[in-house]
Amino acid sequence: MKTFVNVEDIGDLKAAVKEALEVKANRFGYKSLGENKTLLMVFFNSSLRTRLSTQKAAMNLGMNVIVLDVNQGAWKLETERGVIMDSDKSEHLLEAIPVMGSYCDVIGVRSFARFENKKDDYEEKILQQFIQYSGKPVFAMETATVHPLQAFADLITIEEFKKVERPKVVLTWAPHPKALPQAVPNSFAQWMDATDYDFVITHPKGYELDPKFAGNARIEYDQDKALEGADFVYAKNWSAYTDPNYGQILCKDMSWTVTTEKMALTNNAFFMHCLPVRRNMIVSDDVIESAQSIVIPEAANREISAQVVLKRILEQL
Ligand code: AN0
Ligand code: CP
Repeated sequence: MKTFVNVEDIGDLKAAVKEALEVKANRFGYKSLGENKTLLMVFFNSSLRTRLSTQKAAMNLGMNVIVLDVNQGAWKLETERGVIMDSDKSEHLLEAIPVMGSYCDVIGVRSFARFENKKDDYEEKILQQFIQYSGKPVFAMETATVHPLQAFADLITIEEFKKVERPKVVLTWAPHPKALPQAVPNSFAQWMDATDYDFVITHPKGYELDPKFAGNARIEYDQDKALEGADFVYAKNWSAYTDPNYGQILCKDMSWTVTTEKMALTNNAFFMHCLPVRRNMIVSDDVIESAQSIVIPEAANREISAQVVLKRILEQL
């Protein structure tokens, strides 16, 4: 594997989940694979899980790890070509990327949507430059439009917890005080669409995702109806994708918060969220603390999804 961005990059999903469960049962069984290989993780945005789980996965594989928080201690980076660099930005991404590539064997990039220009975000301008100019395999650690390490961990978690072959999985929008990217719901939808699950997305009108990611998902605007019979409830906030409201908050309706009453509509569903989560905005204290909440094993599986991705990259170096 040379890049890990979209679901197609991982190939057959059943094989990927099988490999994930093997890795999970034998985390240190591939320790020589990463010997004398260096992972560089570049963060343009904050992280808890991605940073820790990906570093742990790399260490399980025997890799060395360097982490760069671009906004803490590095030179401020210009990302536009052709700009007269007379502002506070001391270095251009076009030099920084190949320099970073020269110090490592694999690069992970976290660079969220900026909401300045929809085209730049959806063309993945920053990620594509890393792919083009670093000379190294690159994987997304949540970029402008995708978060595949999360979606892969979510898939592994559903496979571990499901009680029926073809569960009903409901992605529900929930309210949040700040505008958030579509990356998590985009990837979740893309990966769910690649399974044979019964997959439903529910959100207020105006929150339609890019059809490229929503795929064949059923859209149900009535959250209560969508939740009926659900085996998994996956909550997430996102801002509007469609024009002219790209990146905006259109709704803060607290009746969309996932509460005990909402969960009572489901088939005793498991509750999932990628975290970090705002309690009593997205989900009530009671639901996230309930026996049906699997947010912690879900987060723990981030180590496993990252390890499979790194393992596959290392196997082809
Ligand atoms: C980010 C988001 O919604 O994309 C990261 C989630 C993994 N969340 C926040 O910024 C709160
Ligand atoms: N879920 C997730 O990616 O969390 P972090 O933003 O803390 O990495």
